[in-house]
Amino acid sequence: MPAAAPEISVVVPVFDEEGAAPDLAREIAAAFKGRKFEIVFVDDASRDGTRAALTALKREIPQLRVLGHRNNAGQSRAIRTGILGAKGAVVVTLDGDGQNDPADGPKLVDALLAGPPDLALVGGERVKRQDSQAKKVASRIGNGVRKRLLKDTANDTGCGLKAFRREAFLRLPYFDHIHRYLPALMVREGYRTAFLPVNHRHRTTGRSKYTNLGRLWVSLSDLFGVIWLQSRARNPGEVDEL
Ligand SMILES: Nc1nc2c(ncn2[C@@H]2O[C@H](COP(=O)(O)OP(=O)(O)O)[C@@H](O)[C@H]2O)c(=O)[nH]1
Ligand SMILES: [Mg+2]
Repeated sequence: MPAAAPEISVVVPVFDEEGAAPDLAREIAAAFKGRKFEIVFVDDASRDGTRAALTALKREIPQLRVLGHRNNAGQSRAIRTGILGAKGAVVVTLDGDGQNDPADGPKLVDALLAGPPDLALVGGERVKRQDSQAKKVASRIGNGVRKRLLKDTANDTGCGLKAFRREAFLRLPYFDHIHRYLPALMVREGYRTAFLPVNHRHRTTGRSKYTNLGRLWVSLSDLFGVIWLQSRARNPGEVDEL
């Protein structure tokens, strides 16, 4: 019997996450059991066994799909690739290292579906963040500056766990690292956003792909870019067909 068309697409970007990806895929399948879902892992040209491990898992998890970049193109591009290929109207993203808890995914989806039609995104906010002190401090400062300048009401846009409407995402511009600006860009497009507290876990395998200094540098240029995008937005309100 062919599987029912998925309503939810769980998109996971991975780069060198062979230690975490298989168990994460199993956890996602368990969390969304009973729903019409697919899991789309996007392997961003990993140099380890990530791709082979995930492909082998397709026999065990029928909802699992694996897309692969030929060249490394970064987390945001991998997320976009997954969303372009996704079949569900609702997309859930989460980090591929296991730090986000898949059990929070359905909660975000339910909040999104229970909201008004113009609610396009429900983002997770990590309550007890399990990272180094340096990363937590940098993140708090970065989030504070962004929230002040962009007025996007989001406390933690670096949280990889988000649920949103695929159609809304496809209306947004694309640039590298856009995944931290989704709330601001959704609002720019005329949508509403909401946030819920989510669990966060230690990274138990593999290595972080970002450094504080690297993130600071791109964040500054991205912030100016998003401020410019906001300044160039015009909204016609409801469109009437006459
Ligand atoms: N596809 C892709 N994913 C990446 C890349 N860099 C990081 N990621 C993924 O993005 C997520 C968050 O990255 P991570 O290194 O854990 O960042 P941290 O939690 O802030 O230290 C993980 O799922 C990574 O596998 C990349 O270049 N390409
Ligand atoms: Mg991480």
